[in-house]
Amino acid sequence: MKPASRSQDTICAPATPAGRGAVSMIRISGSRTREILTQIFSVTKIEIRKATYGHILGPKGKIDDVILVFYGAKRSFTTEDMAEIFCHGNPVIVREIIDLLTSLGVRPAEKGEFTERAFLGGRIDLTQAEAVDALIRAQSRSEYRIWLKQSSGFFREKIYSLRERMIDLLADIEAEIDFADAEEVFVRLEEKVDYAGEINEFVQKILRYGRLGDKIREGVQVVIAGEPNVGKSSIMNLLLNEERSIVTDIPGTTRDIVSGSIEIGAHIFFLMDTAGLRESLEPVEKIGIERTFSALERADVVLYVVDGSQVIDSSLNRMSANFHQKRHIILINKMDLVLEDQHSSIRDTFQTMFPGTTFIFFSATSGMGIPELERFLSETAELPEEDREEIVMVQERVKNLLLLIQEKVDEFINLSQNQSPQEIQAIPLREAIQYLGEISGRIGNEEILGSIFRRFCIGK
Ligand SMILES: Nc1nc2c(ncn2[C@@H]2O[C@H](COP(=O)(O)OP(=O)(O)O)[C@@H](O)[C@H]2O)c(=O)[nH]1
Ligand SMILES: [Mg+2]
Repeated sequence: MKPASRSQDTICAPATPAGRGAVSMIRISGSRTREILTQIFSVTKIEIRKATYGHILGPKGKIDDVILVFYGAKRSFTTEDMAEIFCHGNPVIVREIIDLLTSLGVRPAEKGEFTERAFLGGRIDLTQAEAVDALIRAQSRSEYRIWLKQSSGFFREKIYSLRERMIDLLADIEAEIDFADAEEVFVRLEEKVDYAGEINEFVQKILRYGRLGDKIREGVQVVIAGEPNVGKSSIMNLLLNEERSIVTDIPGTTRDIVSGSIEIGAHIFFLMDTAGLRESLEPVEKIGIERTFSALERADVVLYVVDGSQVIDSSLNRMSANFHQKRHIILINKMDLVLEDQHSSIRDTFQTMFPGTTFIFFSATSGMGIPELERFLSETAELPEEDREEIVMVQERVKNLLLLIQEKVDEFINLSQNQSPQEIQAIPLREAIQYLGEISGRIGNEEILGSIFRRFCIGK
């Protein structure tokens, strides 16, 4: 493929967010980097990959005391000469330095242009470039860890290995074109089909682990449910640490689903507060209750809230009937209203009614039970060892290409089972290899690649 033509300009951009702080950093990349530094930096002898203290000099004198690091093209991120200037974290200073650089003919970088150069220079492939961008945007520790792994090539390796297998298969078909012995062809046919099947399983596995990755990104869906007035909205607000849901002592206050995200441990949880479950004739509340049921269907985890200060009655069975297949925990709320000496009888009642179900004593008023609830939630989000190793983030763009690859491999399997001529069999395989090239960015048109990079951050 012919990558987008590489710009000759030397570029610069602030790599830290605009604003005040201890330090801001400005990046420069391009062939003129060294020459520019000799014009603006007080120290003439700059060592590669060593921090040098000095000052930036403008036409009117010193602009700021800075630390400067120069990276030679051989090992720099962009594969060009590069420098990073660490100045005081004031936007005025950053602007002064950028202005000075542009007055010397350095062009302000476009969004993602440093990463684009790293890609065009072959330092990283497109999946890594996308991972670098996503790493910055990640919302939780568990998410960023996966992107970090992918930015150093975890996903790229998978795509390479897929490509190798595909090329193997194609080479086989092409070599076979003048195979004559019918019986041997038959054996080889089975082998080929098996091999193609394995390739598709490999893709399937990536997609499956990608769905786990989606889950990490979206967060664990937690639905808070229970009868009216048991304290669901109070618990929601307590967990979110803000007054998101309306809390009143009037049963049936919450109608629409109110949601918000929290991070516990390394994971994101998407909380949904719902309308209390009861028989209602009031039309708005009825709709709210219907929404509760559909939220329960989508839930990964259900926090079922009951009022510990009230007599526990059989209506709880509604809960066990509706979502016992979901992971759930019973929060026995309002325990601040219950005398200590009644705790054990309440515990007994629950153990008898719901053997095996986890329940905790809770109070939205006092915060009782929060550590236990957090522990329960973190545990539900933990993945088994193997999943944790294999989990990947598959961007929409990549997912669509993987699905197309599967289709092409299936097409190949059909063609070879129908004993179509080898020349015909080879066509879908070539197309699949083409799609793999698009995933890693080996193949792609300039415009699409450009638009991917322009979504990145400035200075990245
Ligand atoms: N004492 C006490 N009152 C609570 C607790 N949780 C909620 N409440 C009160 O119970 C009433 C109903 O609470 P709300 O959160 O609106 O319940 P929801 O209908 O289940 O959403 C309100 O008056 C709350 O202040 C608790 O843990 N202890
Ligand atoms: Mg409510």
